[in-house]
Amino acid sequence: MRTQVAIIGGGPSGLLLSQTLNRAGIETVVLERRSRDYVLSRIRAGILEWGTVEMLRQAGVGARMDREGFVHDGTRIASRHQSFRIDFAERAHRNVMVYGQTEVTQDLYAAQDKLGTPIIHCVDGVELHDLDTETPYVTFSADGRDQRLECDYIAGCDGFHGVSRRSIPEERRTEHVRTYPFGWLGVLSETPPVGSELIYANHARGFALASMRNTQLSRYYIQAPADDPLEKWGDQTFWDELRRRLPEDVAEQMVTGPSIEKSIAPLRSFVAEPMRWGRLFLCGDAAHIVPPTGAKGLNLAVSDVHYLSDALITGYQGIEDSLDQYSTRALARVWKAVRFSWWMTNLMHRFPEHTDFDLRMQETEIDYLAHSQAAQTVFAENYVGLPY
Ligand code: FAS
Ligand code: PHB
Repeated sequence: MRTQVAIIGGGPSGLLLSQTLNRAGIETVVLERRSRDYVLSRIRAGILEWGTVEMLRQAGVGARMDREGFVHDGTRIASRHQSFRIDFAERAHRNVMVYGQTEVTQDLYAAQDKLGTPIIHCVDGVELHDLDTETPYVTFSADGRDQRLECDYIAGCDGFHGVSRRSIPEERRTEHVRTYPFGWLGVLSETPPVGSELIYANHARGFALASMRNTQLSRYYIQAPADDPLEKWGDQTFWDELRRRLPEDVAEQMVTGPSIEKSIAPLRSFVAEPMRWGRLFLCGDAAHIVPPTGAKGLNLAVSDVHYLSDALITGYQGIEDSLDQYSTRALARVWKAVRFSWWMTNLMHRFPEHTDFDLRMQETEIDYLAHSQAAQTVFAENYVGLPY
């Protein structure tokens, strides 16, 4: 089997890269470890930066998002002393779209099926070979057969636990890590959202976030020990704790109901450099992870796709140095999103090592954000997404 670009991973970055390249006349094959149902069962991101919205529209997969998504012009920040709104439209002249990652992935699969792109699910034993030559190839097993895929380039879109990053020689890789001493307990419930926009709450008991997917589907998170057993968090225990952490006026009107999904995700900041090794290019979570506080994970995967698809398309047109520029260009934006996500996580969460001074610094930073147009402009331009 042969293709131009072999894509490892059928999540948002792999599928969007494949869709973008196919529309530019470049052939791809996507190799995905899991079944399609399994990939589509994942509940993850919910906020699309304006750059992501544009990329999806340009890739021809924006129609349902534009019909069913919700444009948000701002968000609410709450703390012990105050609650205030940051207006994205006024401060950054942009907005964000509320449209779940699951929906984005579904739209991408549908579009790829329409193009007839080969997407091979339930592959096993993926290995990448001869990356530092002009004839790289991938071996894997699928349908009970060992297979080989010859290609010009390999895109490692296989997430944090994938094989691609590990295929770069250890001595050529630098990994930067910050592990946070807590996780996020997330709940999805078929209940009307508690507000028309998101609410990020800094509370003495821990962080809380009220989000949504549509007018009848709410998404909530609370800071919790990353190793907590889910059994500890029955629905009523979760709702009671969430109520304690949200502002009173919000908690009073919150509609609760049975959780239809509940999970605890660890929080970490992680960046692997470089994002290229020979003919292998890392993209999305394969190269970096951010705490979800700043709603950046999925959106960073999309900006990587923007840079990588641009580099591959111009590379095939004979402009070689665009491929050489990929890692530097992508990492410049990745680090800015890592910074914002780290800053917002420190601003909104309780850390076990916090002293009284640290808590006063948090309160002061939130008070400054509440009253400074300049501070709100900085927040807004990062939250809606910095330019590509
Ligand atoms: P993905 O991990 O989505 O996709 C990688 C794909 O590669 C997977 O389908 C996997 O099965 C496949 N794969 C792995 N190894 C393979 C192999 N060896 N061979 C073939 N295929 C292989 N981001 C936000 O912005 N907001 C959030 O609220 C948020 N919540 C999250 C909650 C959780 C529990 C997790 C894990 C992540 C969350 N994220 C969030 C981040 C998330 O949305 C990612 O940024 C996004 O999925 C990145 O997309 P990909 O790079 O495609 O990686
Ligand atoms: C979500 O709706 O899943 C969501 C929204 C904002 C975040 C993180 C997650 O910062």
